Amino acid sequence: MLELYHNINSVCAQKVRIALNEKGQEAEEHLLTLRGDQNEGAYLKLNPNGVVPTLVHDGRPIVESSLILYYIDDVFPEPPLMPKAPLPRLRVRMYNKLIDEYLHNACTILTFATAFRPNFLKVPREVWLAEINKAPLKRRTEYKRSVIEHGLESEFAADALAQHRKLLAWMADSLKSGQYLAGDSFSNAECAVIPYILRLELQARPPVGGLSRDRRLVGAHARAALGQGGDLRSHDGQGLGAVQEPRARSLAQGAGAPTSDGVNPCSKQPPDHNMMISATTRHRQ
Ligand SMILES: N[C@@H](CCC(=O)N[C@@H](CS)C(=O)NCC(=O)O)C(=O)O
Repeated sequence: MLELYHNINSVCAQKVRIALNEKGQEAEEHLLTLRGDQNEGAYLKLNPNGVVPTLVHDGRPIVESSLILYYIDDVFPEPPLMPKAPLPRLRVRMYNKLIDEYLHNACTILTFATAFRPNFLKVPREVWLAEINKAPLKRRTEYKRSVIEHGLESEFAADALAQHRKLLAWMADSLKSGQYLAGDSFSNAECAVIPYILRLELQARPPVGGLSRDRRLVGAHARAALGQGGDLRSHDGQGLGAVQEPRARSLAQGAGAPTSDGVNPCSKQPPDHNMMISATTRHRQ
């Protein structure tokens, strides 16, 4: 039996929902509001980081969305979400590593700086500070504090945008030679990437330039898994799409252009490991 602890708008949980949908699997849903319930004792026993998603399979909790994707593919092999050949497999893992190490935090930073900030600012500083301080992961709390206080002027915002540009550059490169990000079929690379593209689009209407091929993937798979509204559906019926941030829009539109630092291990060429390390080190937060 599968159970999924998640939140409709959570990008990490959306990855898992897309993968389960591809596999034709259904999980019993446990919805969290992420307004404090993620840090309550009972949930922390399942996920000590106080984040979603958590997949519970036959009573065993599995955490970390990228690892959940690999797990789902191991347990439910059909249709495969990992390519067979080593280089495309590497590419799937590189996308997931980029997301785990950089892009997800960058997404949190932009989301809090734009969509969530206005609501936090409606309550006194000590109230929202106490709330975000409950989270076990203190580095994330620091990002959140900074962007709630400073919005897109935060010291973390520029790097968050750079991480998104990097993802888009990788995608543009991968998609030069085919329809999919890794290999010749839909894979865990798409499962991982699509929610971040949906989120970027929500923050940057009209959609980010140069993404037409990526948007086909979004259309075919994400809508099926996440419903017609993509991640617009939310507990309060408003969703992130209700929030427009003009500056985020123009910044993110610029994110369509490939970057010059684009050492891209997701290209068809095998990556140069040393170059990759220096490129990622430049982005380290
Ligand atoms: N590395 C984790 C990150 C999970 C994560 O940050 N989840 C967000 C939603 S996308 C969350 O639960 N946030 C609640 C909070 O920050 O308090 C994963 O990939 O599963």
